[in-house]
Amino acid sequence: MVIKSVQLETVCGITSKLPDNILPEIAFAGKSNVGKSSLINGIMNRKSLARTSSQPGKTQTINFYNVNEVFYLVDLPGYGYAKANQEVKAQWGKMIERYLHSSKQLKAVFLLIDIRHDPSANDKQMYQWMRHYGFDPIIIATKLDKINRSQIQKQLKAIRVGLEAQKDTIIIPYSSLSKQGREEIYDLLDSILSEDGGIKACGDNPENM
Ligand SMILES: Nc1nc2c(ncn2[C@@H]2O[C@H](COP(=O)(O)OP(=O)(O)OP(=O)(O)O)[C@@H](O)[C@H]2O)c(=O)[nH]1
Ligand SMILES: [Mg+2]
Repeated sequence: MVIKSVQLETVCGITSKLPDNILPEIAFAGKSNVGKSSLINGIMNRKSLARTSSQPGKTQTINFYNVNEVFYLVDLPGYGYAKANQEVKAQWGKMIERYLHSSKQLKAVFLLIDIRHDPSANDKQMYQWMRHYGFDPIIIATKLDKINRSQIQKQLKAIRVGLEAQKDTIIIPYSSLSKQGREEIYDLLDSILSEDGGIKACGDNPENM
């Protein structure tokens, strides 16, 4: 994949109407601070177009990045941000679910898990929820540079077991510092975008709206 152009095209808040995009969308979900915005920058080959922070709760809107006028990378707010009050947390949760549920153009979802930690109850719930709605989430184990090489396989296994992930669920270790894992992610994006109607939500079923 060659990145020719990137542009932040749409920003949606809690009450915004979601865009009726024509181009395919690929979304990135995960706990606050896990590295979603950093991964999107890595894919776009930009240092800081997506804003990142060492403080969790940085991304508070759904941001659609138009890549090459061909597809969108969708940066979602993180879940489980401890400092947000219950009401705000619930609203973010609903916004994320509403998007994942109703987007007609969403072709694939990536779920990010910090490679250092076992998945949380929220991570498992998100993975199972995505599967329930017909997605086959691709797991990115982030912050690969923060563990020793000798720990990698053990941690990947802990993530698979903790999520109760299917045998064929793909898990890619990634570092936003070294960009290790990026080529595999590009290959996956190429294959997702080349299959028409690849992995799709059943969001157009009115019973699921
Ligand atoms: N060492 C290391 N740090 C990382 C990596 N990915 C992200 N970070 C750091 O982790 C922090 C959070 O990264 P973000 O990309 O803002 O995380 P996010 O998931 O978008 O967070 P929210 O927007 O709050 O949900 C920042 O300080 C990043 O620099 C990584 O692969 N390695
Ligand atoms: Mg973010």
